[in-house]
Amino acid sequence: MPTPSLLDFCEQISKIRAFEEVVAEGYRDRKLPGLLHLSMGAEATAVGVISSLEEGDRLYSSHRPHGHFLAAGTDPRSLMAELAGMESGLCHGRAGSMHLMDERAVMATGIVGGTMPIALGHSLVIPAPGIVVSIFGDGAVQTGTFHETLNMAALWKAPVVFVCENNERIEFSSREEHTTVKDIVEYSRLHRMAGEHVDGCDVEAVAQAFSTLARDVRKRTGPALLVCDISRLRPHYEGDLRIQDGAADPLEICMSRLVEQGHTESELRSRHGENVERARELLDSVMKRGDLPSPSDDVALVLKRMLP
Ligand SMILES: Cc1ncc(C[n+]2csc(CCOP(=O)(O)OP(=O)(O)O)c2C)c(N)n1
Ligand SMILES: [Mg+2]
Repeated sequence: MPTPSLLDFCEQISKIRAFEEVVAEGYRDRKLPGLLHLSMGAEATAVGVISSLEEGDRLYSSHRPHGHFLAAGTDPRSLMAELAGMESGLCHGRAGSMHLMDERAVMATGIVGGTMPIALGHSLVIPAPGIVVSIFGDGAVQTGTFHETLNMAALWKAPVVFVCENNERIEFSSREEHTTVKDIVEYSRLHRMAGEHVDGCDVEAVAQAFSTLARDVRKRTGPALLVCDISRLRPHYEGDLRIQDGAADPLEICMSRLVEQGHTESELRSRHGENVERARELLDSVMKRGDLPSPSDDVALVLKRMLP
């Protein structure tokens, strides 16, 4: 597949950002229930990785999955309806934000590191040259699941690319409060697998690094680990107030590179504004459809919608 242009990358990042900006508004306005971990700051990693996937490849996600699913082609309307707890949602309103399932992005989970061994199992049956991508946060690296999965994947030369979204944050604490290991790539060296570190806010660098690793993984030479340094531009979960200041913003980085290439800032910002408007229309239309909320919806919101 041809590599998308920087403008295409920027558009994809903008659409994910716009979707989540509206999700944040919807949560604040009590339209969307549940526990939401937004992926703002990680979009370039999702887009860079997923743009390098091929038809038969599959992806396993984490508790911060919206960007992964949207980049993998999940219909934004069915995702929005899912977040609203609607019967018309991607998983009939039963999954909410954290337990999404679809075809290409196979599943997400609220259990940190929980999809890693499942991704490994899937990779053992995926037809060549297909690969499986397992995306997780730096908090998962301190779980037993991470170590067991990397061990078996290396031993079995499984076609998995492990992608760590390293925001140096595990809920409310920093990485150094959890571990003495500074460089996560060191784990790939231990298991004699390929490993790379990349600026996860730079979509072109992510796409380049991922596709280089994936090329060999497709040839069944063994798994690989890509560590992407990303930002967390929202609190750990919506509703919390602690926001990291001064973090790098992949959308801004992408836009300023495009400006250097001759695009105007106003053109890029108005394109983003249109994406926000489209996402708002999506949320409004999902709310207006008047679908029955699913039984697993937030109880207070169910009652609010059902009672006069
Ligand atoms: C096995 C497990 N332990 C603890 C938690 C509680 N928990 C939810 S998110 C989170 C932090 C995860 O950090 P990281 O993997 O770095 O992802 P990030 O939130 O930074 O994207 C924790 C500890 C959990 N969901 N699952
Ligand atoms: Mg983290």
